[in-house]
Amino acid sequence: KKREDGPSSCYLLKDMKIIPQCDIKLGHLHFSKTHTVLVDVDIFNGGAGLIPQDGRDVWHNDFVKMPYSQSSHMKTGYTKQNNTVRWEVIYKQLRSLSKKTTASVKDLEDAIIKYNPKYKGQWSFDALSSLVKANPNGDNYSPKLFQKIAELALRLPELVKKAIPLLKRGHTAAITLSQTQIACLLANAFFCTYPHRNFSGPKAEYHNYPSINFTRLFGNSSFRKKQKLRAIMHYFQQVTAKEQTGLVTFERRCLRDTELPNWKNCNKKMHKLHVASHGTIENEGKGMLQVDFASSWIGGGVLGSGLVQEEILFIINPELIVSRLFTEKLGDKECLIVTGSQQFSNYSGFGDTFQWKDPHEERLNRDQWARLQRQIVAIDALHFKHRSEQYNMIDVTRELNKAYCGFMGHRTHEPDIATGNWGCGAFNGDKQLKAVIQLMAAAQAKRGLAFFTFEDESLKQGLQQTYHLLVTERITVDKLYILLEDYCATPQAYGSEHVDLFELIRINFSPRSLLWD
Ligand code: AR6
Repeated sequence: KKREDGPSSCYLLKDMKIIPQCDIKLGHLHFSKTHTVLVDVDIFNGGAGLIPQDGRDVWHNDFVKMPYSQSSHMKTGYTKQNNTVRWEVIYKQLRSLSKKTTASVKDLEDAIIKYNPKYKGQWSFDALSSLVKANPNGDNYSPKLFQKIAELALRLPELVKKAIPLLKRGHTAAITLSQTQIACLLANAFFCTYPHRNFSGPKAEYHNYPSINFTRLFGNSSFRKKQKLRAIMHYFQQVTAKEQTGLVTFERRCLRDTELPNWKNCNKKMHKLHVASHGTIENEGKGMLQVDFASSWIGGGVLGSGLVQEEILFIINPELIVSRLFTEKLGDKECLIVTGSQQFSNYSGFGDTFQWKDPHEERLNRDQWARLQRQIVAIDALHFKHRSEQYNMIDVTRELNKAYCGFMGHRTHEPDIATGNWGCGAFNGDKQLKAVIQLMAAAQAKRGLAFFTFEDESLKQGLQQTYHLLVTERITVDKLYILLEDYCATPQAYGSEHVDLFELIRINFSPRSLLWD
């Protein structure tokens, strides 16, 4: 394989393996005990399209409680006899909204509050109002859009008939559903129809799940919210204008202790590495397994004010948001892999400077299961309040296991991985330490890394030199692990006396003759 010229042993971007080169043979689409498919697989395999799989509503702790369930009631009077099936209220409200010639944000608010009466006066819609005011007929909001989203939401009983299992902690399981089903589920999130999902706090039934109803996105107007709403409205504009034609799979992967590497005993050498200071995971890393710098609550602050890597990813690929409906908070040995989601928007900026730019033209091909060739893996790093907290082997091993869980492949032909400063922004990680951890996990998983340093030139150079040394000196993962043990045991690793890990690697692994140059 061709490597870059000069002192680095790094690879060029074009030498990284992407999904289309992997020639993955999926065979027929099939369901199993651990893989729920929400479309009819026989019809799909027969080439006759995406028809919802038959099924029945299940009001149970192991499944998503659906807004149309006959078991979902709301109080409309003082006695039990006066309880109404909640969907009847939702249906009436959304139907009448969908029939209006013009529907304002106030109409939307009134409808939503009718079936969420507890929140009258508490939920604010000012961010949505300000978007609509600023952009009455613009790119992101067309006059009939609310009506169209309401119509889409009302199709839920017809589009999603089979119960959706919750992807629970400790269980490896997957769900495949059509992009139209996702759009309909998200239209319901937009209209805040999901029962039992508005409470938070330790006693709430879904306290271990991220929020899904869009309430928080609509209030507390700010520049950030407005840009996020532009992307969301653009998504709904697209999916209500034209039916989407593919499937998306959400897989929760949970490793057993026996599947975790014994890091002290790993004799794997470094795998491929490409490092770049320019470019992003989603653009330059197209076709690779793209790392989502996640929160254990998948999607993080996407429905609130958060707007860093994960939230941006979810905002430009809104189908990812539906994972919040069924993915329990990730545990230490777990990740979520999403295959086939579509990018709808382009953006510029980051955090406070983030702006919706324009519609994204999707050019990716689809696999045998009609999924776009985009694969995203959500792995949540540890959040360190103080940077000094991270230099201990319990946390280092936790991060190694987490990265390995996300990076390991099922087959021999898997794409390489696009990543970068995982855990090193909002979560305060040490960039050098996290880069070494990811290199070790990728080596163990036998997959290449494309590492985007996000304009950090010195990290790029340091990582290239470190990698070069590790490759030329044939340093194995166990050797690095032992070095990290020493590193964490050194008092200088804490606080202001912080030792540069790349420098320590240089001192420890360079041939003696080179050290004194
Ligand atoms: N491509 C490559 N690198 C990037 C990109 C990109 N598109 N975007 C950012 N970076 P951060 P964390 C770099 O803070 O520390 C969210 O709220 C950039 O250098 O998003 O793991 C989640 O929901 C940035 O500083 O990740 C979690 O709650 C660095 O990656 C939490 O943040 C880290 O990005 C995760 O925080």
